[in-house]
Amino acid sequence: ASTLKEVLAAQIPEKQASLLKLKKEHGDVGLGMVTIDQVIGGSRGIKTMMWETSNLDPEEGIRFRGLTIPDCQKKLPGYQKGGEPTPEALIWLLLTSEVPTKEQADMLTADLHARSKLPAHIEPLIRSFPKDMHPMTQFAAAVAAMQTDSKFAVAYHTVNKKELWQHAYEDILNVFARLPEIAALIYRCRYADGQVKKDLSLDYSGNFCRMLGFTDPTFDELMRLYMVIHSDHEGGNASAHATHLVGSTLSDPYLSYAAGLCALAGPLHGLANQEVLGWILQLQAEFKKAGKPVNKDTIEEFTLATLNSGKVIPGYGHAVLRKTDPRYEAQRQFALKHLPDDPLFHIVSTVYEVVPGVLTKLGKVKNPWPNVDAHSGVLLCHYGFTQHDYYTVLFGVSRAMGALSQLFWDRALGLPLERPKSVTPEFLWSQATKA
Ligand code: CMX
Repeated sequence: ASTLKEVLAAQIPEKQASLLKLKKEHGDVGLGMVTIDQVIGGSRGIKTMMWETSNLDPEEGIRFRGLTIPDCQKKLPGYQKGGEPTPEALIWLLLTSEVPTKEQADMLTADLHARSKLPAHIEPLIRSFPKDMHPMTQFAAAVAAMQTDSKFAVAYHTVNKKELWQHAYEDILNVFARLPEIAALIYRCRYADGQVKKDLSLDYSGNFCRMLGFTDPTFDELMRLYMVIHSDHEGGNASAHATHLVGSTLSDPYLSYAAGLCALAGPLHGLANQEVLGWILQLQAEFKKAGKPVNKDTIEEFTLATLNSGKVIPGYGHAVLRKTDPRYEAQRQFALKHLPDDPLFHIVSTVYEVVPGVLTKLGKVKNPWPNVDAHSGVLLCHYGFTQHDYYTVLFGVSRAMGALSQLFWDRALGLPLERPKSVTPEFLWSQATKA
C-alpha cells in the first residue's frame, strides 16, 4: 500500500492545476456583498477563506470531507471492530479525502509512534512551569518551544519554495505525534506524580490514555470519539483561523499551531468546556447546600441567575450552527450507551430541556442550542477525569488534526499571505451617509 506521503504527493499536481484554472477563469465571480454590520460584528457570514478538510452547515453541522459524524462512525476503521473511529483514520481522511483501509490507518499509527520522541528540552521545560500556570498556557508554550525542531523553518532558507510542502508535512506529522506526550506531561506534573508511561503497542488514543494514567478500555473508546469530533470545524473558528493566518506568513507548523492553541484558550471558544463543568458543579453544590432538588424549575432559576449576573451560559450558542450540534448528539449517544445512570449526565440532560427555552426568550441569542462543549466534561468526569481546568488541552490535541491538515494543503497549494483590508470608523460613516 502507498504511504500517506505518497498518496498526497500524487494528489498535489491535479489540485494545483484545478485551483489555477478556477482563479484564472472565474477569479472575478462575486460571493456576496459585505455589510457594515458584518465588519463591526466579527465578520459573521463573510466568505473569505478556502478550507477543504471540513464544512459546517448551520442546520446539519459538521462534515469531514463530506462525511457526517455518524458516517465516520460507520466508515472509518476503529481500533476494535465496530468501535469508535480512530484519530489516525480521521487524519488520513482529512488530509487525503479518502477513507483509509485498516492497514493504512495502522501504518499511520506506527509512523506517529516512531515520530513521537520529544526534543530533549521539552520535558524539563514543562517540569519547570509554575504549578498554577494554566494548562493551556503550558501547552501553547511547549508547542512553540518545539519549533527548534522545525524542518520547515530550515528549509525556507535552503530549498525551492515549490518543495516546501514536503517539510511542512514532516513538521505536521511530528506535531501530531508529539502532542499527546506533551499534554500528558502537563497533566501528570500538575495533578499526579509527574511520571508518564507510554504503551506503543496501542493506537494513538490508547497510548495517550495510558500516558495520562487511565486504563479503562471504554475510556479509550471515549477518547477516540472525543478526538474525532473535536478535530475540525471548518476554517472560520478562532483556533483554525489563527493557525491558517499565522501559517500564511510561512511561520512553521509549530508556531502556527501554538497560535491556534492561544485562540482555543479563550472562554468563548475552547475554554467553554472547562466553564461548562464548572457551571454544572457550582449548580450541584449550591442546590445541595440549599437542600434544593435538581429539576427543570430549579435549573431555570439557576440559568436566569447566571444571565442576570451578566454572564453567558457556557456550552450554548454558536456563531454558525442554528441547531443542536451533532458533536453534542454523538456524546449524548455515548452517554446513553455507557453511563445512562450517571447523575451529572442527568443534570446535562435536564439543562438541555431548559436552557434553549430560556435563551430563546431573551430574543437576541441566534442559536439557543447546545454546542460540543456542553457535554464533553460530564463524560470525562464519569471516568474519573475530573480536573476541568485541563479539559481544553484535550480539545487542543484534537483540533491539531483539522487545523494542520488544512495547513498542509495551504502550503502544498502555495496559498498566499492572508491580509484582509481593515477600514476606519470614519470610512464606515462616510459609506453609511452615502447610501
Ligand atoms: N448565553 C447567554 N448569552 C448568549 C449566549 C449564551 N450561551 N450565546 C449568545 N448570547 C448572546 C451574546 O452574548 C450576544 O449578546 P450581546 O448582544 O449582549 O453581546 C447575543 O446573544 C447575540 O450573540 P449571537 O449572535 O447569538 O452569538 P455570537 O455568534 O456572537 O457568539 C458564541 C457565539 C459561541 C461566542 C456565544 O453563543 C457564546 O458566548 N456562547 C457561550 C460560550 C460557548 O459555549 N462557547 C463555545 C463555542 C463552541 C466552541 O468554540 O468550542
